[in-house]
Amino acid sequence: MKTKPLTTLPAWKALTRHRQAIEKLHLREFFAQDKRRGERFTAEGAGLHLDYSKNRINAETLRLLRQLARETDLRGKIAAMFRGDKINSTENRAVLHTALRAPRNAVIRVDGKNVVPEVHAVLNQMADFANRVRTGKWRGHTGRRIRNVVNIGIGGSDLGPVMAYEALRHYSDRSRTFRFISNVDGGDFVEATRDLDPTETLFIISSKTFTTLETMTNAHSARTWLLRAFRGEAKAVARHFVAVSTNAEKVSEFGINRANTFGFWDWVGGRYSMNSAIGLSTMIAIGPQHFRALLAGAHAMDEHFRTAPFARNLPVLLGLLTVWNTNFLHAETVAVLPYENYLKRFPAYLQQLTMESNGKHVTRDGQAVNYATGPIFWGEPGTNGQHSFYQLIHQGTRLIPCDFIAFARPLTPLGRHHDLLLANVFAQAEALAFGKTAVEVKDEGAPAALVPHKVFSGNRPSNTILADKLTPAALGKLVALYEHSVFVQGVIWNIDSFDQWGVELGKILAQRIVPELESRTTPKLKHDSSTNHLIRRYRKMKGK
Ligand code: G6Q
Repeated sequence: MKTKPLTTLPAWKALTRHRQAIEKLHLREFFAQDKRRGERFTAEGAGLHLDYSKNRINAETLRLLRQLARETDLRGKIAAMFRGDKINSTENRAVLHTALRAPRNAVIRVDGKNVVPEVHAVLNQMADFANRVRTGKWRGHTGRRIRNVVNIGIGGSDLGPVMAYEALRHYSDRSRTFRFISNVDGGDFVEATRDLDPTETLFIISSKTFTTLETMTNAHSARTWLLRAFRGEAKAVARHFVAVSTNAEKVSEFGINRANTFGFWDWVGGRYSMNSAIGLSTMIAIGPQHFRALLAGAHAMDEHFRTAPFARNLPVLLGLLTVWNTNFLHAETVAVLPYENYLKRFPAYLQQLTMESNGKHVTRDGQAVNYATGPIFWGEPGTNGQHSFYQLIHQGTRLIPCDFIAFARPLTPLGRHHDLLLANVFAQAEALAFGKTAVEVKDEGAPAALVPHKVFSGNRPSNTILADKLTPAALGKLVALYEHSVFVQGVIWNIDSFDQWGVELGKILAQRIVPELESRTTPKLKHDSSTNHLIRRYRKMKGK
């Protein structure tokens, strides 16, 4: 059944008209009109608190956005995802990262088969292995304990594990070193391994397909690096390499034992895979119990998303507000600003989750869209960003909605630090919303010539997500919150949030040029004149 074009839906048209009224109002006025706005425009879900009152919206905006959700059948689409329908239509796959954190007794069928028992079997296999590494039962080829764990993977097989390791470092086993190698740039491998002792190093080769150029190149370099230390003794590989993949055949071709292969399934998208065996490095770092708490946190958010009324549903609100800011206020980006240093890789992780999912130009039925889709996500932890790019957010000409993320309790209390940190996050959101008028600036005694420079227009939207403490469960909730917000946006925009043809293209293109760079004889180049020139120049610089 063909869906009605988004821009022809009654709610979309109403929102377009409604925007004109909203655009005339300043956040100062919204707050003046409703003294309780700051309490009213908030929601709680799975223990996370969302304050969305500093968005340029009123009750009518929210009503129309919820109507838009109904007209695009968001409720039905949520049910379809959780049920295991093949909603990734261009790849004909189910989308079931929610099954990765489903309780043991849940029943979720793909092609008639309940996948939950397999999920738990892999989790048990991971826990058993992680415990063996952590207790020293699993040893290297020469009998030494494993002190270094190196995850080799890229994209979805890297960003989640790196982010989770950094985020949960506080809970990690500090006697071990964790490294992550992703880039095909040899510098990544060399720097990550230069101070490691191969006899104490375990490589986890994480690749859903086990064919990705970067990961396979790094995996082969790792094998060479390891075997050099063992004078070519191939048997050593079995004690120093394990794999995480859906492609068991390719894994055994590489020489990794089936028993040391941790599987997952085609219904787990790369960027949605950190709760699968792709999280093995996380589990070794923080232990199986904390890993299960991470899953439980994500599951709690799944349940909230699945069951809470839209008016109080965090992922729905966040998703709809992103649609509002993107399509009606024409914001092009979203800044994600965690005021929690352990979340320093969270923006990078979110970049993939959001932009690979919703960077699409056609609808699910292949029609070009005539509205903006996924905004650009970016960010840095606070307060660092305040001393650099916040200038543009406060006084630039663009509208940049911000998501501030903060926790009431620090993991590492230190003097007054935490109150100072939180004072900053609240102050930034306040300043963005309310700004500073020319009268206020003059009253502060600024010389007339400086007044325009010191004026802050305000009216700049932000959300604040406040949670108790960055625990494994809280991280699970936060990740699931954004996963589902991305889903909501994708449903409204009627795009496939779960394919990534742009990434597939990149995987093929470079393969064509590799032989042209490596060949001893001058290759016949058939690219455009610029690419041809660059290839010739490079060959010349290399002395070829
Ligand atoms: C994620 C993407 C992409 C993928 C990497 C690695 O959704 O598809 O980032 O995760 O290209 O792929 P492999 O895990 O197959 O090596």
